[in-house]
Amino acid sequence: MRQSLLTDEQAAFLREEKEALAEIRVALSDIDVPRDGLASLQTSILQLDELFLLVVVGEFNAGKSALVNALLGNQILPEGTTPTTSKVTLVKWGEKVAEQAVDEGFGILTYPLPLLKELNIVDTPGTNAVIRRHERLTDEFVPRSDLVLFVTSADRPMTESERLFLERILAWGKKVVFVLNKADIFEDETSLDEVRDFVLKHATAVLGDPPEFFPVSARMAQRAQNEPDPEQSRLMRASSGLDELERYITTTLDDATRLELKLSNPLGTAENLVAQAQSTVRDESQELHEDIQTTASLESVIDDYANELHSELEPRLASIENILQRFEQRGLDFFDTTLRLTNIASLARGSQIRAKFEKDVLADVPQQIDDQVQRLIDWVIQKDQHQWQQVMAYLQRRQAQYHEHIVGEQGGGASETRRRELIDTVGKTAQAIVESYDRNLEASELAKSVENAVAQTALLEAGAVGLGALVTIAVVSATVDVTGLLAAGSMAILGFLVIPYKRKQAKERFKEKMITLRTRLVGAMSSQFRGESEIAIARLKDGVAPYTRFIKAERQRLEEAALLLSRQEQRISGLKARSQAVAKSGTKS
Ligand SMILES: Nc1nc2c(ncn2[C@@H]2O[C@H](COP(=O)(O)OP(=O)(O)OP(=O)(O)O)[C@@H](O)[C@H]2O)c(=O)[nH]1
Ligand SMILES: [Mg+2]
Repeated sequence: MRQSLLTDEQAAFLREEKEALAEIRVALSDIDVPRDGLASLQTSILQLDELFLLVVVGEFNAGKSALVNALLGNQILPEGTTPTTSKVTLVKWGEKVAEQAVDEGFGILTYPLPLLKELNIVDTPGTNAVIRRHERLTDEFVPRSDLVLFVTSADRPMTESERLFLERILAWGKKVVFVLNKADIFEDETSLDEVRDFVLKHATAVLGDPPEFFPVSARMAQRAQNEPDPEQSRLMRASSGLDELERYITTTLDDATRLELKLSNPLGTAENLVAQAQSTVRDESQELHEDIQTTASLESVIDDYANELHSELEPRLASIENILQRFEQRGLDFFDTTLRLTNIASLARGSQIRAKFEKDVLADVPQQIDDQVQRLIDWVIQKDQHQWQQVMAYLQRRQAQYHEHIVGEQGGGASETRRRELIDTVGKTAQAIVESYDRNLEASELAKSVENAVAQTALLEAGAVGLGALVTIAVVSATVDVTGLLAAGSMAILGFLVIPYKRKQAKERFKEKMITLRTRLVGAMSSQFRGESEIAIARLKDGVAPYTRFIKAERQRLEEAALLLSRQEQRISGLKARSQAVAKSGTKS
């Protein structure tokens, strides 16, 4: 037989299809598709390696193996007068000649013949042996064969076991072709006609319709092959009858519809698998939708929190600055009115001045500052607690949805289980934080850290109690110092020179102190509160991160899978359309 049953175009398409399907399979195995689906895709891809299957049956010694050798033009199978072939033997393409005994009734023989890439042939033991055992033949190979060559021998046509076997394979509705081998033994046409009539009569009795009938001589065909004289070889070949049989086999196998079916079958399997995977991805995406919304809500809770903290901190710090500004103004007024010659009596007693300063100017500034800082702290703490409550609420809502879902339908994939677990653990973390939230503790810790930060600016001595007190005492002691004033001498000097000078000096020092105080205090508080709120935001983010990160990854995974699947879908449908055209593109014979 010729080297290929396919046209060059068909053979090229077959190669391309095999490659494409292998790639599609690899692509699909990267995403979450059912294992058995992949396995059946693999099986159908392998079927492309054995595009056509020919099964040769008949009584022992009928010349089945000889016929296969003649068809393949090579001495591949052993022949012999005694029962020779003891196993059902699949002859297929392989780089090397090799025989593999699969079990005692079945073997695989590989041979590097190009034709075998498209056509696999099953050689069998005699029907007498086959009927008794070799179920593999009738259950596996006959059902998926394209053609059954029924070989009967001219010297023993249509044995009883051949007839029985024919009845047996009838159920499969396979195309059976009758080959009368050893036609070389006939002396004349009449004896051939007699045998032909005999075989066809019996075959028709079983099959209903008379089958195709080819008298051949496998021996003659083999001899023709080895004959060095070309003319002699041509004559022998012509009389072997093998050309007619081959032509019939070729046209039957090469039939456009059959070829199209063969080519499109694995594409259909792949298409199915892709469709299945697509629907899984769609379901999963749907399921993920709620989680995407939940994570979006969680993220906006955190973003809003961050924005609020930042936007509200400034005005709250400004109110502390206001207190200090009013304090400063009062201080300056105080120096103007107190450091005067008319007030010389009080000035003489420095402690009186100081007491008056504390009463009129300082007044409740320490308390005001403390209150304001406390309010700021409370606000931050309350905000934090509130955010955690919101986070917990969102997670609990999602949990509840899952719960409803579980009541409705059972199960869910690995990713769903993981999601549920994450919602659970993250939800528990949030809940634990909300439940154990001790506002007083948090507030006093925050207050302490703010106080420390302010103390660290070296503005104040550590150890004093209360932030407001710390702040003001430093200013007061540094500025309201009038001792030694009276030592300056005469009233005139005091009135005209010393007192105004002292007043000016006191005011300047006070102002200076106040500027330092304001900038350092507010600066320290601002950076401290910012730092604290960043920690709080980070804590929230970290708390929900395992869940949000997973959902993001899931979303990406599903989007990528959907993209990959739609690409494969397009590729497959392109191949399918071409497989039809290619199959119809004409036979080679
Ligand atoms: N005269 C003649 N003898 C043939 C022809 N073909 C095969 N033989 C001989 O018939 C005998 C059996 O051939 P095989 O090919 O082994 O027959 P088989 O059907 O495979 O037999 P089993 O494997 O035993 O079932 C061998 O001796 C072959 O040489 C033929 O066309 N003409
Ligand atoms: Mg044999």
